Amino acid sequence: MSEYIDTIQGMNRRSLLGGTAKAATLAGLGAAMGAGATGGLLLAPGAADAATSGRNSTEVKPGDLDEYYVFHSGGQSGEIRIMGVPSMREFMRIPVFNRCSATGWGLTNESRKILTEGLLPETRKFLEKRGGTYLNGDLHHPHMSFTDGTYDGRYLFCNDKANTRVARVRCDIMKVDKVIEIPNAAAIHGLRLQKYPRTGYIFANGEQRVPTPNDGRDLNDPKKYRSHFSAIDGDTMKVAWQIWVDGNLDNTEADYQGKYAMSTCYNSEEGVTLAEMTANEQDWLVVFNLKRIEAAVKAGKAQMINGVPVLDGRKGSPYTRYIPVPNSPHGINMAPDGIHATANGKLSPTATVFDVRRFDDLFDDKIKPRDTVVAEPQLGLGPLHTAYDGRGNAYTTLFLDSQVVKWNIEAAKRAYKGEQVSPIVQKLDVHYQPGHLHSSMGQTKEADGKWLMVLNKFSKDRFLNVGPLKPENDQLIDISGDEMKLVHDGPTFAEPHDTLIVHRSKVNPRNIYDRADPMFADAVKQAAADGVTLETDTKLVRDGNKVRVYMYSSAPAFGLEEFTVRQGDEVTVYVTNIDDVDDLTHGFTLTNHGIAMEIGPQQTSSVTFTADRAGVYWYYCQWFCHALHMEMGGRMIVEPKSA
Ligand code: CUK
Ligand code: CUA
Repeated sequence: MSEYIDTIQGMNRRSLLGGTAKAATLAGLGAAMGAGATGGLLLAPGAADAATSGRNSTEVKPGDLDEYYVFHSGGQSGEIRIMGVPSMREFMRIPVFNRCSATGWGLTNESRKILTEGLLPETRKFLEKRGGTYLNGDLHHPHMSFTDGTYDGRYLFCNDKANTRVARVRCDIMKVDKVIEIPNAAAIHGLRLQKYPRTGYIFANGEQRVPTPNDGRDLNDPKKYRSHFSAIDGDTMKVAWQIWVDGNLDNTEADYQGKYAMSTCYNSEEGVTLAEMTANEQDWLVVFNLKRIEAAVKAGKAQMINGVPVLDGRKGSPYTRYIPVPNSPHGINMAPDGIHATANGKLSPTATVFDVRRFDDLFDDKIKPRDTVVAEPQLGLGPLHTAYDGRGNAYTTLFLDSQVVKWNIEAAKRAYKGEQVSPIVQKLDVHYQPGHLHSSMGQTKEADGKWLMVLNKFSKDRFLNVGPLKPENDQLIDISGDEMKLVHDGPTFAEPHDTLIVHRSKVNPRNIYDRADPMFADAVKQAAADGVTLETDTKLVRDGNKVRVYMYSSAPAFGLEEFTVRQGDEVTVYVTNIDDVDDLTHGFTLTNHGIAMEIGPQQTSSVTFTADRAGVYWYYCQWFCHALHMEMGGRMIVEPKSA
C-alpha cells in the first residue's frame, strides 16, 4: 500500500495527463449555458464593472454588501464562521461545539441546556465531573436545509467528528438551538441533507467501527465491530433510524429525488490498522434505499438498540447496494443536474461518475452494481472533492497535485465509452493541498457557476510568517468564464473542511430578538413564577441558598447598580436587554468569576455560579454600546459566611 502512495507521490503530476493543452477544445462545451444561470437573483454590487470586463468583479466597495453568504466550517475549532463572497470577509462566528469567551456559549444557562440535553445518559454521567459538557468538537460539514432542491434559509446542520454529535443552527438568529449525541455510532463524519421534497433527514456517517452496543463487549473481535449510517429527523432532532454497513463510512450525499442516500466507504477489509485498511484495490459507494428502509422500520423489522431502530444493511441486504470503486474513495458529490454523482478516488487518480437514475434497476437486480457507472476519468493525483457549475462542468480538488481540475461530464462519459476525447478542460495550481471546494449555490439545483472557493490545507509561504502553526488558505476562483481565474487568497484558522456559498436572497436573519424566542423561555417561566416582569423589574429572590437576581439593561446602565448575596450562595443572574435598536448588544461580565455573556437587543440571558468568595465584585458590560459604555456596571457584594 505505502508503495502505491510512494509511487503516485513520486510521479510528475503534469506528466500524468498533460491536461491543460486540451483546454481549448472543450472550453466551448461549457460556455454555452452560462447566460441566464443567475436569472432572477439580485445583481451584485460591482456587477456593472463585471459586465464590461466580462468577468465577475471581486471588489466590494466599503459600504457595499456581498452577493453571497459563506457558511464555513471551523474544523477542530468547533465553530461555524459566516463570510461573504466575493469579498472573503469574515462577518461572524457561531459557536457550536466550542466555548466562546465573547458570547458565553457553553457558560450561560441557555447554551448549557442546549449543549447537555441531547447527550446520552451515560455521557452525561461521564461528564458530571468534567464540567457537564464536552469542551471541544470537530466540525467538518455545515449544510443548509433544503426545500425542493434548493436552500430554504431555515437551518444549518453540522457534525462533530470528535464527540459523535450533530448540531442545528437557527438561521433567523444564527445561533445553535439543538445538539444531539448519536447513539451506537462512533465519530460522525460525513453529513448531508435530504434535498427533496425537503429536509427532512440529516444523513450522518459514523466513520469508526466499534462494538455495538459499545459497553465493554467484543473488545478484541473487530469482525463484530459495526459502522452505523444514521438518519436524523431535522425537525425533531431525533434519530429516525440507523443501518449497519460493511467498512468505514467517509462522506455522504443525497439525490434530488428523495429516494437515495449514498456514502463513500473505505476499509472493505474491515481492518484495524492502516496496512489492513488499505490492502484491497477496491472499496465501495454504498447506496441506501430510503423507501425500503422506512418500510422495514415501520414494519418493525429493526432491532431497538439504545432507543434507536437499527437495521442490518451489510452486503446482501435489501436496503443497500455496494458499488465497487477504486481504493479509499473520499468525497461524494451530486451534480445540480440531478443525474450525476461523483465519488473521488483519493488513493486512485480517478473519479467515478454514477447515473443515479440507474439505482432503481440496481435495487431491482436488473443491472450489476458497476452498470451504474457512466464515467471514470483520470484526473490527477489525490482527488478529494468535486463541485459543479451548472453548465455541465465539474471541478475536482487534487490534493497531491495541489491543483483544481476542471473537467466536462459529457466528455468524460464519451471517453468512458471509448471515444478519443479528454474530459480535462483546465488545471489550475492552488496553494497548497486542497481538500473541499465549493461553487456558488453548487450543491443545489440552482448552481450559478460564478464562484469557486477552494479550501487549501497548507498556506506555507503565502502569508506573513506567524510561527510554526500556519493558517490555511481559502482561495477564491472566478469560474464564470471559460477559464478558471484565481482572484483571492484568504487565511483561515483551524480548520475549515467544508463550506457553503449561499445566495443572499436565501437568508434573512432578524436584527432584534423576539421576546417570545424559545431560547430564553425557561428564564421567562422562572421570572413569572417569581412574580417578575423581565422587561421592567429588578428583583432579588432568595430561595434557601439559591438566589435569583433579575435586572434589565438599557444603554448605558444595568437596572441594578448593586446586589448583595451571602458567601456560598448559588446565584443566577438574569439580564434582559430592553434596548430595541439594531446592533445594540450588551454584555454581562462578572470580574474574577469567569462569567461573561452576550445579551442581544430584546434578549434575556442567564448564568448560574456559586458566590464562593466574600468581597466586592464589579460586573460590567463588555459589549461596546454607548459613549458611557465604560461606566455601565455595578457591584456584587458578597457577605462573608461568619457575618
Ligand atoms: S472531509 Cu476534510 S477534506 Cu471531513 Cu469533508 Cu474531505
Ligand atoms: Cu452596555 Cu456596553
